[in-house]
Amino acid sequence: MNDDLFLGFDLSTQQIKAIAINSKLQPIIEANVEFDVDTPEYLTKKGVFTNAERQEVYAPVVMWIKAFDVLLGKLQMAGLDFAKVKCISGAGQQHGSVFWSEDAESMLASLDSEKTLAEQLDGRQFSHDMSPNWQDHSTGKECDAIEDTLGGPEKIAQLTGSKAHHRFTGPQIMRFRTLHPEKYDKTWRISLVSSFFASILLGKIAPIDVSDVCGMNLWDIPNSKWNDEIVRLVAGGTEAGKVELLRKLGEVELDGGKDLGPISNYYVRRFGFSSDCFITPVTGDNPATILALPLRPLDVIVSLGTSTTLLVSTPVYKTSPSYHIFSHPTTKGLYMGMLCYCNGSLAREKVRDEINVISPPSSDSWSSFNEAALTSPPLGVDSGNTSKIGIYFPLPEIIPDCKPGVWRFINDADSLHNASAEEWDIPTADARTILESQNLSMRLRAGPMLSSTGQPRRVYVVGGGSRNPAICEVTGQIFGPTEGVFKLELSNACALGSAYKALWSTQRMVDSSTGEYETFDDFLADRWDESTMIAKVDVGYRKGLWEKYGEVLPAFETAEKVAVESK
Ligand code: XUL
Repeated sequence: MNDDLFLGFDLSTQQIKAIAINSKLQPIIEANVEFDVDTPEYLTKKGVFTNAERQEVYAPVVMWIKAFDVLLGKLQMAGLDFAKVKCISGAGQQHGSVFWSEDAESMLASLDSEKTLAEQLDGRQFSHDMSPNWQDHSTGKECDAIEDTLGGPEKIAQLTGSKAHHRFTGPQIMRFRTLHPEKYDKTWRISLVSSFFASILLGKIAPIDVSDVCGMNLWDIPNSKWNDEIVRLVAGGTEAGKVELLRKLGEVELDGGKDLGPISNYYVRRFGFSSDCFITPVTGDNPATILALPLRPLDVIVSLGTSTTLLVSTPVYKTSPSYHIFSHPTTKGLYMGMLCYCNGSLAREKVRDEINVISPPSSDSWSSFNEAALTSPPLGVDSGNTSKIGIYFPLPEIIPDCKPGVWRFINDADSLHNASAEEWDIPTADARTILESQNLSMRLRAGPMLSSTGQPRRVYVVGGGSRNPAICEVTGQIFGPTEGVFKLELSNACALGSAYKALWSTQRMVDSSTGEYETFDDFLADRWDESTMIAKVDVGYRKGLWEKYGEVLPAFETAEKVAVESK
């Protein structure tokens, strides 16, 4: 048993990665294939094709198949003993869809182990050769139709966990059907990127995953079933169309640890996998990220990269058009909340560069910025009730839906006015204000997803920004996590989370008193060595300060509205 291995894949936008772990969670072998570099014949840029005029972004499905051939070859070269792999899971970029043709099922079932996958899954299996990508913005008309017909953004969010979004699969299928009616008619089944990948492993079409299905705007999360009305609209408004689309979509597997069946014989014969090795649902990349650590309810992950993503695990199904709720990938009754911002590090770097012009940094490029941020008082005030509120969107923002710009306000008692030159020391005062602004925006939206107080237990920071102590400190002050802020070093979170899920799916025990499986988080917490995986970077809750930031949230919300409405 100690030799057993568990394999996690991540089929993301620019590459496909694999990580094999043993039952002690130790990584044994890792490999990756970068599409632009390792499969250059498909001519993608950053893994996709873009038609700027039509705001379309899409990727060739056969490229992923070729890349998977290359990845299996790399794992073999690296010495992976495929026979020891007990279970495989994975993660896929969210929202993308794959349109299978009528020939798909028979061809998947009869793969010839003398040939590569790409030699056989060469395009005939698909009614459309491209998969719409999450960066696609071409479905404005379809999103409007869904929201206008079915009760507005709040209502769609309440039903499906998110308002209608361009990248979500429902609006994308709707556009595909109207743009390519003949291809839509020839589509036998529709998979997400995640269930497509599970299908390639199984040699048959896999059900859609319980969490990834929530990125489609088609799934009624509270009732765990397809939403008939949205499916009907997407399918053209007729009952017959609805029935046909439901058939194309197929089943959703509600158990994230389910044994979906053994790996296809193709891999047994060609690579020496064991015929006992089984496949467990492949989920979305964001849901897989929360499986890379034992994330407890009330814990928050903040990923501080080019963009900012916040993920929470929560028992509360509370929806809003400004964020996303997904069913948890492993645990019934839990949800994953997600915020996706466009303006993250770029906005901070812009302020940093402006500060560096007037106060050249003494050590690293952030030293002047950090000094300005940490020596300024919270909300820019030493005493009294006024506060400084800034909004910094060098790029158009998703949350809130706002054009680019910078806004600086003074909040005095209940009124907000634009700051005058005397009231705001530009750019020095911006250092603290931008960190506060980004964190207040997240607290405003993540709070309702957490608890009645909106206070998290822990905040885990990942990504480039997590190495900056000033960012971690302000995050701790504003979120006030009771146990503090922790830095997590993970470059392979999605593939690792998938490998952990494969291990849990194999070894989870049934509790004899409840008849329920041991939860993923309990299982992982028992095996995860916190001392080597995370470092505490801030104390978190400071009495009085967290409350003070809470009081400014309504004014912050008003400031955002002014920014959104300004021409
Ligand atoms: C989430 C989203 C992206 C993709 C990236 O809604 O669109 O994070 O999942 O692969």
